[in-house]
Amino acid sequence: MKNSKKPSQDHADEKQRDLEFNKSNADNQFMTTNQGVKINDNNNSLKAGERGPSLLEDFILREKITHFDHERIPERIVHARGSAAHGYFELYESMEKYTKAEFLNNKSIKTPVFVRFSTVAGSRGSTDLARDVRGFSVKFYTQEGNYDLVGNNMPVFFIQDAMKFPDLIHAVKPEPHHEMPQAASAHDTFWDFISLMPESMHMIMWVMSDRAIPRSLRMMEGFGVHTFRFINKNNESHFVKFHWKPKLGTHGVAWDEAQKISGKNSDFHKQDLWEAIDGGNFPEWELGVQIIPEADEHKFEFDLLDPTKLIPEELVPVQIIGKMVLNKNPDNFFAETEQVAFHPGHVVPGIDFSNDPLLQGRLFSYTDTQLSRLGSPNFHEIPINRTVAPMHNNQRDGHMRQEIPTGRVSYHPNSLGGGCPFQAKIDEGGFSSFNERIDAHKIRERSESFSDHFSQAKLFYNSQTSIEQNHIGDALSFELGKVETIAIRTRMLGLLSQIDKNLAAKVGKALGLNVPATPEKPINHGVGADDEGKQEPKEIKQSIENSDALSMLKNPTISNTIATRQVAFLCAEGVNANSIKTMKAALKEAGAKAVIIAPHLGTIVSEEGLEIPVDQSYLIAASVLFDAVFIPAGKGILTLKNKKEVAEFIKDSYHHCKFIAAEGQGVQVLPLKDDLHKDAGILTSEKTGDKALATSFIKAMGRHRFWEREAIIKQ
Ligand code: HDE
Repeated sequence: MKNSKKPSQDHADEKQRDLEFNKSNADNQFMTTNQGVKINDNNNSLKAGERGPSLLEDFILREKITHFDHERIPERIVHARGSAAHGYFELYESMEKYTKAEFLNNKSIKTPVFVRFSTVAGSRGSTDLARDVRGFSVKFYTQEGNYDLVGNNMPVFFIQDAMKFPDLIHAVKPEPHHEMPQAASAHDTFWDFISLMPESMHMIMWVMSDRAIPRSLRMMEGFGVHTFRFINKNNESHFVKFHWKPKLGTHGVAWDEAQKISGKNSDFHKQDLWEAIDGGNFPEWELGVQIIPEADEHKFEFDLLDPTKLIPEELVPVQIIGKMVLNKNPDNFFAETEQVAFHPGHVVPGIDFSNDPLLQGRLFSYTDTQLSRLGSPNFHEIPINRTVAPMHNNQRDGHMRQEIPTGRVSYHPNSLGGGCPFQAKIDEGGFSSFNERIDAHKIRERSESFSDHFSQAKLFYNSQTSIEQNHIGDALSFELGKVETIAIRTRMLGLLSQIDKNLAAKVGKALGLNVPATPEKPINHGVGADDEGKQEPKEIKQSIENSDALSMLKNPTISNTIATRQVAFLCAEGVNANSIKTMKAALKEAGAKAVIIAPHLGTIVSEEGLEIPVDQSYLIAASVLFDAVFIPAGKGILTLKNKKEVAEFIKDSYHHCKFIAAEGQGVQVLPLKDDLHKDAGILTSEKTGDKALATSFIKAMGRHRFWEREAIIKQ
């Protein structure tokens, strides 16, 4: 049978139309019970007399309280905190040569997507700015069924085998005896585990880099991590790695800033994503693929199946094949963001798995976890999860089944139902697994080709600018500084010394410890109890020593746009309106937003006598919530010189290496002599309404941060 819903249009709205069936709206409606009975009094329970005891008979109270008691479902064991959005995916060029997946063949199709970003370790209510990996899950509602690309914002992972996942997560989660710390890896159990797992070293370099503290969910790369397979119509296989490249560039914040943001606005990322979409600034990513012919499987110095390795883009270029646009916020957090169920095993014909042992374990975990989280094998019927492709099978019943299958047949083969539903032949779109030849012993062992744990950690570290290397060193000094057990710190120094001697020495200095001359050998690493010493970690020289793509600051695809950036305008009564107007207009033109901050909300009056609406007061605003600062001209601006909040604001911006511009009297507000040193990140002009200042400010902001300032601050 041919799929009766063969695409004839772009389909971009198909999932939204599908969701319409389940939406409700109470406008102009009576309040009712769940049974549809109109409620007359929603304020008082039924009592024996107005002061009397409540009556069990009160079905309205009972129903309301019972439902409330059961509102919570278990949060995800990992990736509990998430933010999501709807959108679509559009293909630039057909991938027909490599995959038969229709949504990657047909350029006229726009595939609806639902994307959920998450932190990993923290609970649902934890802060957005934790130092952590970010989940990057994309559900493509394709015409051939749902395809989920459940990735992260880092291209490698901590461990090589699914067997270690519960250990990793137990180690990073709050410690079991006192449930501390929340959403943080800076504690003994995490580093105890890591210090005994040299395979995690490459990922540790990523997690200690600024990738782990993104400026925005809209400014992160995404990666499928594992090697997957593309299968074409001739049943030929190519290995594939997936990449998402953000149009706004990849940017991080400073660690001190991240910690302060967590206090000022722990929903910083969630709000940023929501407001961008709400304001029509739809975030976009391009989808890239690295394609490796089957014949090249063993051509690299690392194993393609090892999820602690990446394929440098210099070895296999990333081909950009399409783009994803997020253009609609969810209507309801619980119904959509919380109930969405991703699964790397949700694939469509044309996409298949590799034998990566981490991926293989994931293929089991994701359905299993939904059973306890969503409570029923019918979670595929929840509106956000249901496919837009026709769905028929003989699976039946279970908790909360919504479908009402008609007829008497629920088995296959059958004659009573005319043999329906039919199996689909391969050329009718039936999924058939790639028929890889396997001839092997049943064995519980790690492949020898997985035992190089340091060379790509080195590659990553060596590919960073010195600014980024310093951030990694500082992050390690912070994290290990929070570890109380000296032996764990020392073990980590031993591992770091195998990546970079200077890095280890720097961290050792911060910890007041010597780097051990001979690193401690991890016990039971990657082998069973009987195989101790069988597999020593080793290092294989990589064919490239530097990859600019791994550095956020050197990345050749770096974007210099300042679109959607927020610029704080530090204002006061008597500010110069023309100064504000000129800078605001230039920023608007570049896509950035001016936020007027003043001593009080409401309006302020400019020195020209104009009323200027205030967006935030100094009580509410904080430097860490903005990308850059402008201090306009005007006599009244001088009153800011004595304001503690303003001085704090400017100092924080300075220390977090933000670009600061000031003109006219605004220049005098900068405490330039005492605490701040004039550098190329501070732009000033004596003029008022200086267009040239605006132009250079915008150009400078395109670099995101003036990180060079750190060298001066540290002196
Ligand atoms: Fe996950 N992971 N994971 N993971 N993962 C889950 O599934 C698991 C791994 C990732 O937004 C859980 O529905 C195992 C790698 C994301 O809803 C659970 C292993 C990568 C999300 C689970 C891994 C990921 C999850 C918890 C090792 C990057 C959030 C809730 C074998 C490629 C999905 C859920 C969302 C969620 C298991 C390793 C990404 C428990 C067993 C590697 C983005 O099933």
